[in-house]
Amino acid sequence: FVSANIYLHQYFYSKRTMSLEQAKQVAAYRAVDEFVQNNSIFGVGSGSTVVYAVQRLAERVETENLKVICIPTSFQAKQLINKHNLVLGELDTNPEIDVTIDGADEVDSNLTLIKGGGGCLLQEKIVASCSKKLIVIADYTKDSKKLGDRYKKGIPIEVIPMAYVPIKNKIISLFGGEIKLRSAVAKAGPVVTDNGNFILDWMFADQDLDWEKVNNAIKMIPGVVETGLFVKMCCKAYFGQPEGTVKET
Ligand code: ABF
Repeated sequence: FVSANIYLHQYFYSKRTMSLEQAKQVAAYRAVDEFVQNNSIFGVGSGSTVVYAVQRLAERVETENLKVICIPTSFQAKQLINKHNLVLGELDTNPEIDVTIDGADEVDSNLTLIKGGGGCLLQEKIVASCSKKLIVIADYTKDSKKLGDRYKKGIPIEVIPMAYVPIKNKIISLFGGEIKLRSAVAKAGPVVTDNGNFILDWMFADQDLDWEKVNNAIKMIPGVVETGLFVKMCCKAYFGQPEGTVKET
């Protein structure tokens, strides 16, 4: 009986994992097929869903002989671009990006995003801000009505290390909630970003805040480098569904 239970658990676990991966892949493929064109500058997001987007781009570059310059949003993105022998560019020489395709931790019904669960929010926001279009690709678990409905780890905020305590206190006094300094493992040291900063994860208590005002207020606190709130930046999101279809928002 016990081994039958373990077998069933493993069966359903692997089915769920497979459908999540399939959902990421269909969303990524759809976005690359619809938005990446020949002779364009492409912003490469970060995270596990973007891996499928770069895979699809590499296939298209190969089969259609596309000329695309890729601008990375993280060390991970740069490695992916190099791994697939794509053309790596930088903002110094390509400050205007045609389209960026990136993942997200949560997307609300207004296309406001929480990003930075993987710690790359600063470079992701810089690249997004230089892009004519920001397209989000995600699996169905990221599709929410309101921020906080599904993603329970809060809003990441990248900060200068010496200021993390005053920033934490200030955000709580302004908006409430709880804040944790991100660490890789409990009791280990803080996570350090690609830019040498710390990350605070803000578990907000109020889901009805005006996120644009919140973002602006937090950015005004000295020592805050960037927030993982992307307001009015994303123009379209593709959510892969468990059965392999794609929902567009
Ligand atoms: C990046 O990767 C982040 O902004 C976000 O935290 C994360 C999403 O990753 P995944 O695609 O693995 O869910 O896009």
